[in-house]
Amino acid sequence: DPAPAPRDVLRFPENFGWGAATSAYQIEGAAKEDGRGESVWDTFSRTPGRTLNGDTGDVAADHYHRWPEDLDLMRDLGLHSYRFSISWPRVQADGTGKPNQRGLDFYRRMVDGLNERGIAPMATLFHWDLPQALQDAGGWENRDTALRFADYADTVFRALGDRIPVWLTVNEPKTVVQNGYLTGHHAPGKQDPDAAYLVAHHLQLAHGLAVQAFRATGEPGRIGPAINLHPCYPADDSPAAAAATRLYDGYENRLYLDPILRGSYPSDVLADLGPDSRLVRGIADGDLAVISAPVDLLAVQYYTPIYVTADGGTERRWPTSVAAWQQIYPDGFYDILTRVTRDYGPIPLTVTENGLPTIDVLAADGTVDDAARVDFLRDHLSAAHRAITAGVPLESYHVWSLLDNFEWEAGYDQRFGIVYVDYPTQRRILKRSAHWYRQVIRDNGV
Ligand code: PNW
Repeated sequence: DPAPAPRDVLRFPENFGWGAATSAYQIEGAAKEDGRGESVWDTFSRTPGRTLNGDTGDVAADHYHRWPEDLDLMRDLGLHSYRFSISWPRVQADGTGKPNQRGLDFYRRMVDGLNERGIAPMATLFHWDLPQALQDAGGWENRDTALRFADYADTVFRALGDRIPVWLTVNEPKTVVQNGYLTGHHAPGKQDPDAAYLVAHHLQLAHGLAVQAFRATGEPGRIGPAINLHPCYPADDSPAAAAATRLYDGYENRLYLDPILRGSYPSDVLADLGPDSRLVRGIADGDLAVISAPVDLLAVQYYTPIYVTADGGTERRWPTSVAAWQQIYPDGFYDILTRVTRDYGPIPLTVTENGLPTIDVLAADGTVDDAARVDFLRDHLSAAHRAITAGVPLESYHVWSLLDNFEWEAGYDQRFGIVYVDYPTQRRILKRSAHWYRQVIRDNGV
């Protein structure tokens, strides 16, 4: 039995869920095994110059082979919930047609292993690894990809729906839009703003169609979207900065929240894009009814705030992590959680990502001292606790990430795990933050 928590612990509600998150391409490896097809991230990471050091997810944390050990580790940490993603090209190599049984079997075994250990599985259907064959047919610019996604989702629901209580549809549509189609830093590496916002629409359509497919199966679980939110603040007191911040917030947050939770696109963003934009022209009759199919919960991911200048640019206000895009600002977590509840009603919330990258060193004595991560998590969990006290119906929290993994274009240098992965040996070593998090779970608080 856990020791009684010290009196100064900020206690979370009874039954609060403590978890950790990963995604398929970032941890699994086994890129060519058991009939897995290729995804846009295989193509992108194997293209010279796209990722740091030319790193790929070919081996990653080798979770595909080491999952029993990884599940034991989760049990040892006391996790209540594990958020992972299902690789579409493992289930349908080309993104369509007859499912690949060996791919489904991998997830069935892993999910059964979680349930046997008393850890609730939370499955994301799409964490950016679009089958390359679908990209070749236009990818998310092609409306048909949303229909293919619904078919894939239906396959997965029928195979695993009886053993997964919580489903997430699309992970961070915004990141696909912005990194995949604006900056080009993520697969498929395009810089095409007009395409980007049509992609946003098709990702949301895919979400809605998957929700409908889920309801049609009659499975008892819950389903929702996973959206990363950026609280936006004006960089100064000018009216121009205030106006620029409102529009910026439209592009960062309301563009993804409003269609799903209100059944409409934010009018300021649509006006800004203009009537000839591919997004505005791409919205068919009935789409918003599909996209706003009722969800059971909203999964929120928070990493950083944004400060918007009068000319619509951005400015840095707080110290960054080793990732230049991340300013460390725990109050932003409070702001975005309370804002979502205030603006969109008391829908159950789960935090499915929040975390800090570090450049860790495995010391000679076999320990990894990631003190910065402990500080980051403590401060963010304190902010979440304040949000709960203010009435936010937050039911669980998942740290990003359980394991060090393939950090997309940043390769393997930036480590988000509470568990260190020694890549040459694939040995797992609990960082200081993992020991700390185990105690948080025992105390049900920070
Ligand atoms: C998320 N931003 O992406 C992803 O869901 C994870 O796969 C990823 O490893 C993790 O965060 C860390 O990067 C993000 O610009 C990408 O604020 C960009 C931002 C936030 C999250």
